[in-house]
Amino acid sequence: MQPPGTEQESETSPIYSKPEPEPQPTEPEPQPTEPELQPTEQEQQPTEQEPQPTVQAEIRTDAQRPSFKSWVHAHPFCFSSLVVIVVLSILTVIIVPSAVCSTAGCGSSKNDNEPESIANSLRLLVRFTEPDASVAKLLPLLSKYFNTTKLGSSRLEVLQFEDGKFLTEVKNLLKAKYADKLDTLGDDFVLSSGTTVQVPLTALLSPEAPPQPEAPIQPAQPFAPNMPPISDTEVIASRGRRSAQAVLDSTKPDPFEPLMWHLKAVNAAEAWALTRGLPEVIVAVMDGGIDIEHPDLKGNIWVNKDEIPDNGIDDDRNGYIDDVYGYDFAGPCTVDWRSTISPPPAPATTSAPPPSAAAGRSLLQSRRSPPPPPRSPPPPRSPPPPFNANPVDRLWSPFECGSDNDPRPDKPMDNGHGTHVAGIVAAVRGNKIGGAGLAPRVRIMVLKVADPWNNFYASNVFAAYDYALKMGAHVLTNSFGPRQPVFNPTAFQKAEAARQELLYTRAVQPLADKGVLLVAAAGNENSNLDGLRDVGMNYLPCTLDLPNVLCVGASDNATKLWQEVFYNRDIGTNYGPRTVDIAAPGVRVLSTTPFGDSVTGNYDLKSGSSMAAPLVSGVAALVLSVLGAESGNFFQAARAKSILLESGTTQTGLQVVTQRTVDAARAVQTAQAFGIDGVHLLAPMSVDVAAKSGALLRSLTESYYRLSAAMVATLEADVAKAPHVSSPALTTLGLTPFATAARPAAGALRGFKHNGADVMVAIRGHLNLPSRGVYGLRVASTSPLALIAVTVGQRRLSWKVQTAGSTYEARLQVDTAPAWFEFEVLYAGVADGIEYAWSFPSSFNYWGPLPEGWLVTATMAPAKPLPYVPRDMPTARNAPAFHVTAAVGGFQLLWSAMPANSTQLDATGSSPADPAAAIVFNPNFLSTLSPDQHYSYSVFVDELAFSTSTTFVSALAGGAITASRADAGALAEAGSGPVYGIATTYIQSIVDGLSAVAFRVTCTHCQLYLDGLLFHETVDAAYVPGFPALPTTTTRITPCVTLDPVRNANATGVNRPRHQLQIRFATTSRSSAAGLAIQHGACTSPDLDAFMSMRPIMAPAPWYRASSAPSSAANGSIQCDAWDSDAVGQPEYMQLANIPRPEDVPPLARFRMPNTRATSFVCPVGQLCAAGRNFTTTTNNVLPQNSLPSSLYVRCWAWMGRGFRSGLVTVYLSDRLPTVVYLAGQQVFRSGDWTVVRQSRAPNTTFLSGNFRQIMAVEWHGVSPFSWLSMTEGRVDFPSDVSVSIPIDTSFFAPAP
Ligand SMILES: [Ca+2]
Ligand SMILES: [Ca+2]
Ligand SMILES: [Ca+2]
Ligand SMILES: [Ca+2]
Repeated sequence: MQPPGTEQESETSPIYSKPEPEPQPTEPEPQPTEPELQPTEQEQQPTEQEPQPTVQAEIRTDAQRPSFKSWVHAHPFCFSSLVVIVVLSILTVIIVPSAVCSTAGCGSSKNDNEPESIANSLRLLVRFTEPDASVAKLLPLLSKYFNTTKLGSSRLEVLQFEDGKFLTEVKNLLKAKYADKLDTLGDDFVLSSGTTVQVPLTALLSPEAPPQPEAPIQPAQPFAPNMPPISDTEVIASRGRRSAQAVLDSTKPDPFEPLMWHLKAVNAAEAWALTRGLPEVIVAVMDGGIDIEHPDLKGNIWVNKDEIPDNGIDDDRNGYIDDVYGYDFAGPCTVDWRSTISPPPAPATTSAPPPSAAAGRSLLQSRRSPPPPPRSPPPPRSPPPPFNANPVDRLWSPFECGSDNDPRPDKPMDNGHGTHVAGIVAAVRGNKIGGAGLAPRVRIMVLKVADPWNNFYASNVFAAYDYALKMGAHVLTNSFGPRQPVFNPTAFQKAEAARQELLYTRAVQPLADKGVLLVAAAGNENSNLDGLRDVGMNYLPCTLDLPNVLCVGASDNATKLWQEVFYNRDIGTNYGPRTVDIAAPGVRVLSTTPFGDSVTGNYDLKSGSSMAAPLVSGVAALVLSVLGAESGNFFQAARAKSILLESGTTQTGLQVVTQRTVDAARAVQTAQAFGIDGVHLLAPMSVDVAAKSGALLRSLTESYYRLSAAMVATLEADVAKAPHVSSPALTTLGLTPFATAARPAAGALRGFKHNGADVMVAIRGHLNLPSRGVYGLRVASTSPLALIAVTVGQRRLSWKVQTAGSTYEARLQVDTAPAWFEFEVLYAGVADGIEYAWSFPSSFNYWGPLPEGWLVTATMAPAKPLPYVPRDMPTARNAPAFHVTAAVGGFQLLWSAMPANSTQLDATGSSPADPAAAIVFNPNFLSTLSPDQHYSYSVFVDELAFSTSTTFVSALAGGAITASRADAGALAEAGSGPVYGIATTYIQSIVDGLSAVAFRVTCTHCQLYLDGLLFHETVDAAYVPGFPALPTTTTRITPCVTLDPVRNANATGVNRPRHQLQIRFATTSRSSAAGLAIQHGACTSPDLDAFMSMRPIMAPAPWYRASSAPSSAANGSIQCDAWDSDAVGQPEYMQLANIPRPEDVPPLARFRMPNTRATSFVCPVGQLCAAGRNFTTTTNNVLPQNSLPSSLYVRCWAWMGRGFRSGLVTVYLSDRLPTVVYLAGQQVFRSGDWTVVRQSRAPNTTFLSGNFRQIMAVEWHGVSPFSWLSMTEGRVDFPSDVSVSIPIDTSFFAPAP
């Protein structure tokens, strides 16, 4: 059985080769549809296609010379000969590459010159700020040289010129004289439907393909405009309307539906169970022509009921004569109307019927009549038509060979694009032929805006927008965009792009205002549209920044973005994590094509975002059918857009804004949820929070903001204006964060550290809901001041407390589960606490707290090892016995004494009388501490367990020290004033399964951070705003922490993730009692006494404790690893390359220092190093020279039993390349320029008590075989005395490899 669509097209003209699906199954190569990819068309229609802009440009130039022009009029025959010669010579140029293109794949660079030729458009688009202004009024003397149409909605004026020089004149005059009145002005510009890939239907139709419909097709119905569409049996529940004549049942599938994978991919069947769309919903397809007589479309074509067809009268007075199914804004021109070679075939007046082939006959009649003869250019010597001598603003009318009322495809050039798009939206379902559109009962308004060469001129598109708005379309589908994205724009191109965007925005704004949705295709250049944005370009209309514009990319059947190789060319959808909203199936989509059999119709497969956009338009039509079912208001673009985006299926990593593909079923279900009064649909986060995070805190974070007086007034007037404090607009809102902390997630929120009418607290976390359904959230406050805004799953719920004790409730619909939702409470006018309670789908009348673990705060980053720290500690195999120990871990304490004359401000912004108090009591000060800043001293301790100031200060100074030590000043400093710093350790979940821990913390003031996330703060509530008495030490228990919530089953032992635990502290030794201590315990035991030593959960760290002091007899050593720069990869601009660990990526070469082949210097300072035992070399000294690449990354490292002398280290590299030094997890040195004195700011390591050793790593980035690598320490006068190198003594130890 021969499938439909494979019959030979009987009407195919011998002149043209039809780019439609070919019947030969042996023909494997699909025919491209883009002009660039249509060599056959180009070859056979050269005079009408590519040469056009060039010829136009040529004539434009000539038009500047009236003498030549008058010569043309006087010698028309000579001129036409000249044109023929010009055209033929261009032909020669065009055909050759075209022929190559057809066999070897098509490049896409041919349009490079097009912007210039387009700039010579004969149409100008103008908009004034004053509604009544017009060009004709302002420039009456010039008005006879143009026709003008003003679009009612956008007030854009389209000026049509006969001659480019008048256009230029008008443009210049407007800019010079009326700049104050001008809103925008620009040349008309051209878009295109871009590359779509076409596949012959035979590729899809296998022997198992569904059979042809057996039942006889219903008798062909007369298809007259005034006939109502074929009715069907559907019950429209909301209207209670039922059709009496049941001839069509859209609940029944059609034969091609099993082949329409895109329907299944978006769960169309589930959506159709709820709605197949309402006939009141109108989708305007703006494209090439649509075959409105296609048997699978004609039942769903919109009809303008107020227009009597074919009487030559604009019955409904909308400005368009006999516009029954829509309009053809571009027309069938055989030549571009912008060319002055081809004068228009008819004068432009409002009263005359349009000069289309169908003029004077009904569309039905014209269909029955023989096809029109092949079009040919009008004689070039015809004189230009007389323009109306006194043009006034008038309604849209045919310009030259332009618009007409027949929006059907222009045979035979039409590539089927428009008809295909229309079928995807709304092909008829239940008629037992073909397939089904996604919204098979909505209506299609036919707006033909493309000419037969796929040119979508903006002037035509804008006029169509105006028409669609006027005639009540609810959704517009736009499968077109720029001819070619320009990623290296010139200043001129950028300025043009900005002008075009402004024009376009003006044209679409009225649609946004009314609530008409515009669904646009992202294009098929396989390009990142974010990149276009970044270089100041755009991709119209997809990148329009308007709330009703939805930008759609194409996905394949594996739910990845569409990409494939086609004719040796990589093609694929455009994408953009900041620009393209969502993806939808757009590959090998089966749909209707024109010129087919009047009973079965034509079908084919096409690929591209051009197919994805109408699919989304169909889903939008279903959503609007639900949203407007009760009210009849289908103009709900913003709501439909957010439903479409939020209800999509998450495909993590998909390069679109939402990381989602569209899901019709969930979209319709979501729309129904909107219909339930007071229910808010929650939008899930697009990531699995637990999988992404190294740790989950069973708590909410809280941040405090001081509100400006203006913001307080704003909030009191309208609590819904509470800002999103995480937004970039924060600063403009007058909010000043002044403290952060965390609190348990369950129960009431009270006991705020700061309060007052001008204080707002932001409480945030991540909500994990396990099942679908409707949840309840109840919030109560006893404060009459309270202004509360809860944002959950991107739904903002705002309440203003009217009377103390008021209770507020919201119902929250969850359609995706399990899923994570962002949760934020903004509480302004902080006074007494607020309470919240939840109800659940299973028990709606129960109100209570959330179960443990449902509301958490995540680190949102995995725990990562430090790249320069070796995975393994020294072992008996690779180290002398005195290095081997079971006691790993410990704490590193980095600290500084506060300078005596500190200028630290307190939280209120004033400088306190007592600087010590300012440091100790200002919680913001702790937040500013960072391990990247410089601290004067460092020391290591086994445990942080100091209960008094005496023991603590002693520990800071490294215990018993002697006056002979260089760092003896530390104890004196610490003993005389307040100190601050960071204590760091690394923890991991232990093997026996303990993964949730809490900590017991003792301090005067401290903050705890886990993997960088603040989760506990001890700061007494009483401190603000005055300066009360100095606090005593406080002991508190932190919220519970779940480590490694999604455990990697293979991660055991040392491979388990390490989490950095950081305690930032400030204390004073002058206090009678001040200490610092931390213990850990199980989350289930709130008993303070149940907490114990940190040792069981401490992980290997960038330091460890050896079993005994190093042997003085042992030689020191440093291990160096070298990688080929090419293998490691280039760093980001201004960043360091990420040099791997040798365990992860084997180095190209390894060597040790000291090295007998290394360059040797005498070490004169204190005679510390013998010859050859210093650190100075080139890599070609120590490595086989012939094996070295030109550029290496070199890392040298060792466990170091001391610090750098006086905290100073200098690194030398004889190239201007980065060097960096890490010491015990801290980056203590970084330089990218050898001219800078390379002095480190490492902390002065006071004392490695208990045989601690810390990892020292120095990295040289981009080393040539001849680069000098050298380290010195304890000196500042480098490099004048290069002989001072670091002595590799017994302080340095590297395990045997
Ligand atoms: Ca009309
Ligand atoms: Ca009429
Ligand atoms: Ca037409
Ligand atoms: Ca059908």
